[in-house]
Amino acid sequence: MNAMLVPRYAKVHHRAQDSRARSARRAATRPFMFDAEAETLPREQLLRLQLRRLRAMLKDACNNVALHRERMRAAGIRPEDVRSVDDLIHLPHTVKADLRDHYPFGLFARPREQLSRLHASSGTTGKPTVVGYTHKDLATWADLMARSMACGGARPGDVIHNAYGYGLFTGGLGAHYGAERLGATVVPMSGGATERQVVLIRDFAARVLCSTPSYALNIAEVAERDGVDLRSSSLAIGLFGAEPWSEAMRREIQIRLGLKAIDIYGLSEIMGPGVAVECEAQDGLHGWEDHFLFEVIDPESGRPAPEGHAGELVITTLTKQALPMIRYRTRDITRITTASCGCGRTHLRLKRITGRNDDMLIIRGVNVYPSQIEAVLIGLPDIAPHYQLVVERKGNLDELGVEVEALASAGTGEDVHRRLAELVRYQIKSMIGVTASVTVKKPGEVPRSQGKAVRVRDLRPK
Ligand code: DLL
Repeated sequence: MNAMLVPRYAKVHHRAQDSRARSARRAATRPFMFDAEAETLPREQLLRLQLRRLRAMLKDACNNVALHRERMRAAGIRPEDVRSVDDLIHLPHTVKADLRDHYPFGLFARPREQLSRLHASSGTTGKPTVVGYTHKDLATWADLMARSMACGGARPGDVIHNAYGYGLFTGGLGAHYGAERLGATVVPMSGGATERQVVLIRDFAARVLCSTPSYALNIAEVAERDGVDLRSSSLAIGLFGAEPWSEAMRREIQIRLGLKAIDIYGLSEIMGPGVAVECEAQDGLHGWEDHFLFEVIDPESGRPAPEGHAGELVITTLTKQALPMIRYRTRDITRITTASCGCGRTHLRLKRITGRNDDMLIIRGVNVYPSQIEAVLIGLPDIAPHYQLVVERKGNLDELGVEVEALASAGTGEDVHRRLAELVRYQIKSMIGVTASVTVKKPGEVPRSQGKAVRVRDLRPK
């Protein structure tokens, strides 16, 4: 053997051994992952996979959905022109109105006979938004929900108490099949019958609670009232989402339920829950980039926002068969970071979704999201974490009313309520800069949520 080669070979051999040892060490210290290979895929490989899937999806969408075909043609771009994931910015957007305009099945890329399930939004005004899934879509969704649940700290063998609403809303069934896929025991509670939920969480020794954050607080309140101490129960993890919630709300829930509250995000138009989720570090939600492309754009100009800047989240599906979505404008406001995460997952992170474009109130020129008001209220003594905002038009200006509730321990006298109203008004003015008229209600008078909380009553003329 050439003597010169010996040391070099030895070095290469050593390096290979080192790197094998390093990845073994990493794997040993890594948290449990449902699909470790996909979740830790090096970013260059992830990009290659995305490009392959994007081109296939575009081809399929153009072949099977007239709207996508026409929009792509109008934009002067063909699926085969897409040479890199960066070409995404040349593709047309899809918006919620497109789903309504093609109600019920007009955006489906598969004939109705090939769909295994439909879900729909309740649609407070006009037609509901209908979404559909093939058998394979449902399997992918269950996989991604299982992955999300494990990412948040759920484990095979856990009892998962599922208080997301079952039915047309994607929360209940999405979490249900994810939990089964993970290998957990799911308790299919749905929302409501809160006293019973409390008893079953305790008796079945649930380790994981799935619900909206506002309903989790409702469960905590009923448990406290009924003398059931859920803080020392088996509950360890909460997978909370489907509505915006603040960091202050997270702290409140964690203390009152004695669990780690994990933020989980999703939307029916893209899949349902499980599009993105926090890992146990609770520092941003990993968006599953092997199945979706995430962008943040300036909602006014439509231009991409630089990494780390807040803007509207835009999502493209890569593997959906029944309802492929090209650059869907979610209206949700967030920021993206691709900085590496201590958990070892390579998928980008979304910062907490602070609210939706369309939830933003403009009160005398100041932009306000309900979650900002929530963050102020939850820090205040003698005020319960339940609230509603009432927006009215007086003359040409919008006025903000805030209805809050006093804690029973605060007392009920008129002077107590007057003092609390003044405190809330002052705090909102100094923290957010808007003047609100505050009404303090008696304990239990602000409606409790069983699913997505109604945070705003908009009384402005339509
Ligand atoms: O809410 C899916 C879901 C179910 C997500 C259960 C998480 C848990 P939709 O009913 O279509 O789907 O509503 C989607 O809810 O565009 C956001 O505005 C909001 N949303 C969902 N998750 C979060 C979250 C389900 N973690 C809409 N933080 C989205 C803030 C959220 N907003």
